Amino acid sequence: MKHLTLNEVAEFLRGHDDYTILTHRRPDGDTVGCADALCRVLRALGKQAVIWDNPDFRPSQRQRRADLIEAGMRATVVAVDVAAESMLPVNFSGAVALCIDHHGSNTGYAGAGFVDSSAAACGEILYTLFLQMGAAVSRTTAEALYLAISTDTGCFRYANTTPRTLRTAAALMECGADTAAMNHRLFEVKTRARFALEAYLTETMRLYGGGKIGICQLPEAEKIRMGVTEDDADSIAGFARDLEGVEIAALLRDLPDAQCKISLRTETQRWDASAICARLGGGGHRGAAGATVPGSIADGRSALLGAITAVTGLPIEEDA
Ligand SMILES: [Mn+2]
Repeated sequence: MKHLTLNEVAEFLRGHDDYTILTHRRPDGDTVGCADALCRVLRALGKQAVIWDNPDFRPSQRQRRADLIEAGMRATVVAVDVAAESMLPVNFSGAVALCIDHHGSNTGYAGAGFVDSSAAACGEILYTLFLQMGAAVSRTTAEALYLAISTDTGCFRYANTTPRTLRTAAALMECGADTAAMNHRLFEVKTRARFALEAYLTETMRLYGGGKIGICQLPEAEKIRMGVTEDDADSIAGFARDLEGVEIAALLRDLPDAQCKISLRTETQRWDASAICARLGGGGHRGAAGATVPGSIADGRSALLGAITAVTGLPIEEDA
């Protein structure tokens, strides 16, 4: 991949036309918001641009962008927030001309690219790019970028948030983004099924090691009973960490082939989730890791507690 400066990216976008914009698999707010904003800015510059019809789009992601999403490939393919070829939409094959990304792990799959791993979100890069291009940022585009930046930073709470992130958000507010309404919709409003799910997890959570370890379970039968979709269960793995004192949080789920899926989230200052999951044949990052073990949820709980005490030395008696 040829590494471009942001100015060269601006030149590239001005010099080409007929764009297909790619998002990543299991699309999040950053990739969707970036595709949305880039598509609108290119169109405002008189270019033809569409967002590739990623089969992983959720109904809400699709409905809001009905005028932008199109099946079928155009001449110039640009990927936003896509770190690797393996993350390209499942129904896509072909060459990617340009990639704009903030993952330090970017594999360089595109012909040319701009990767800035100091950016909290790909949307942060796009805002600077639009300024360099002299493109007007409409309220709709500003809200697409705000979606990108606020979701990748957990509404500016995560450690990846920098002064630049906040300045970018301030600029988007000045472009007309209704941030209070978006924050409510994105970070506060929950579906009824999500409320039911959280109530169930709260009721059935078990604590160990003097309250440092919190383990939740979500049997598939309960998930079906509550009408919980994968959308409703988004980011639920770390639910137990919301409880004061919990430093190691887990969610156990049963898989159809008599296996138990373990998702682990840890207080990274002290505990390494990937080391714990490695003992169970899994892996991940220091703060978030996973593993799949044979047996029921109860079997998964025993295996996990064994791995936790082996790695951390914490006692694993269940709290009264
Ligand atoms: Mn991102």
